Amino acid sequence: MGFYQIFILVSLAVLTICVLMISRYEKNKVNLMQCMMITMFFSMNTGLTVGILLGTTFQGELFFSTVLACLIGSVVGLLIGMNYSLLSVLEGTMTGLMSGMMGAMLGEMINGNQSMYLVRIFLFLSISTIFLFVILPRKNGTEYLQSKVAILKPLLIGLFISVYFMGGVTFAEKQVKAKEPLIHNNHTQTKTENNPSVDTKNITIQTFNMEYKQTEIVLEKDQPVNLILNNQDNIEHDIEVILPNINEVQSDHDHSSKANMIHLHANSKETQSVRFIPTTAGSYEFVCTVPGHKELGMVGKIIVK
Ligand SMILES: [Cu+2]
Repeated sequence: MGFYQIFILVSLAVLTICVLMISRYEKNKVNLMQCMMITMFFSMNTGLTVGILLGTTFQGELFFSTVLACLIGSVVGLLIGMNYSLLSVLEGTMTGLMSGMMGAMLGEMINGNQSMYLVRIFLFLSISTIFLFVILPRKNGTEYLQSKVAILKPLLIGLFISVYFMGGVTFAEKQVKAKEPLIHNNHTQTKTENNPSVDTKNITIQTFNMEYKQTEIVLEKDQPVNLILNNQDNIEHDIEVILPNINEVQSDHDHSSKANMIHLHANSKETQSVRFIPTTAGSYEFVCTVPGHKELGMVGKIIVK
C-alpha cells in the first residue's frame, strides 16, 4: 500500500470520528428516521470509498479486498449506528457490509485512473454527511434552515473538512509520483553464457500488489545490464524508461518504438528480461505504462553512475 491509499484510509478514520462527535452532539435533535438516514448515508459512502480503494489496490485478490472492505464498512456503520438505536446499528452494519462488497468488485473491474475519480466522488459524499445535520428538519418542528446563525456552525465545519480532504487527496495523488523509501537491490554479478568475457549485472525488479518492490536501481556506466521484470501480480505490468545513448538493446519481448526507450512488459506471473548497456550517467525515471498504474505509485528511478 502506498502513501495515497494510507492517506485515504486515515482520512476516513478521522472523518468517522468527526461524524461520531457531531451525531452525539446532535443526537436529541433528530428523529428515528433521520438517525437511520444519517447512518445509512455515511456507512454506504464510506464502504464504497474503502471498497473501491482496496479493490483497485489488491487487483486479482478479490476475496481479500472484499472481506477487508466489508469489515471496515460494517464497523463504520456499527459505530455510527451505536450512537442512536438498535435499528440504526442494523442498518449501518448491513449497509457498510454491502457497499464494501460492491466497492471492492467495482475497484477490481475498473482501472486506476477511473478508481481515483470514484474514490474522490464517494469521499466527497461521505463528507457530505455533515451537511445532513444542517438540512434535516428538527425534532421540535422548527426548520434548522430558518435560523441563519445555527446553520453557520455545521456549515463551516463541513466546509473546513471538505477543503482539508479534497486538498489532501490532491496532495496524496501528487505524492504518488514523488515516491517514498527506496529499497536497495540485490544485484548479483554473473558472467553471461553467450558472452563470458563481459561482466553482466543482473537486476531484478519484482512487482507485487501494484508496487515495484525495487524502486531505485544503481547501474554503472558502460557495464552491460540484464534487466529482469518478475511479475508476481495477477495482472500485467511493464517498465518503461528513456535512457540516452544506450547500446544494443536485446529483448525477446520488446515493443519499444522510440529510440533509447526501454520497454519491458510481463503478463501476470511472467518473467521477462532485456539486456542493454547504459552509456550516459544520470538519473532516469521508470514507470509502468498500464493505465492508472503510474498514478498508483508504480514509479522508480534508474541511476547510472
Ligand atoms: Cu503496472
